[in-house]
Amino acid sequence: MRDLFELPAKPSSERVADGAFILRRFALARVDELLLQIESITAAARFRHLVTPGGLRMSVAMTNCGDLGWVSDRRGYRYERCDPLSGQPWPSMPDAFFSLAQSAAQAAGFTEFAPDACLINCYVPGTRLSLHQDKDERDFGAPIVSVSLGLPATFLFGGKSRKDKQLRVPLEHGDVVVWGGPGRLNHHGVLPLKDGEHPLLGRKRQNLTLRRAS
Ligand code: MD3
Ligand code: FE
Repeated sequence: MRDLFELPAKPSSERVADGAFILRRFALARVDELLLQIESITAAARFRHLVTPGGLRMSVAMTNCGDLGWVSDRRGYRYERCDPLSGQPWPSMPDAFFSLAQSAAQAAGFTEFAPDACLINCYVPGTRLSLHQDKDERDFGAPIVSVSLGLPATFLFGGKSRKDKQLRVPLEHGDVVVWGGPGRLNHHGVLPLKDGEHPLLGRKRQNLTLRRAS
């Protein structure tokens, strides 16, 4: 058995499932900067409720920054260079987002992660994200890095099949998760957000999802 003295001194990550690594509070020291950047991004590209190809309004409000932004409408799911609301390119990805994602990926064993897309999700009490797969990206070899801010949420981590049993993972303010390798195409979702009041964000949760889309 591995004992305390043999643990590596460098930052290490907790493996929660196939290809999922939680870095508890990894973003905490940089949260103020992340929140300032989210404000500046959403001033230019506001949060909006997208419509699914089936015509349902998503309960999560979304926006993007980076070279590519994830969008959904009656025509389907895809990445776009410009915000459909403004016709302008998405706000650029702040260095703070890029470097946080890169160092988190590194800590989980993924070298050379260069995200070009950051989806920003906003949850209020009751908001949920139903079970889905992330498969609109070109290269499934790249991991996905997610940063949780504000109210805590319960994340559902399922399997290859939609019917596979899901592991429930509590995620809190400052937690970073790196998803990659064998679990990259697993189904996942977020349970309805419980009501609460977060000292920095109030009655909401925001999540950054950093991906290599191209
Ligand atoms: C598990 N957002 O926007 S990414 C999404 O909390 C999304 O808002 C989550 O899922 C949220 O698509 C955080 C979590 C995530 C991303 C990719 C995965 C989990 C994953 C790929 C495979 C397995
Ligand atoms: Fe997802």
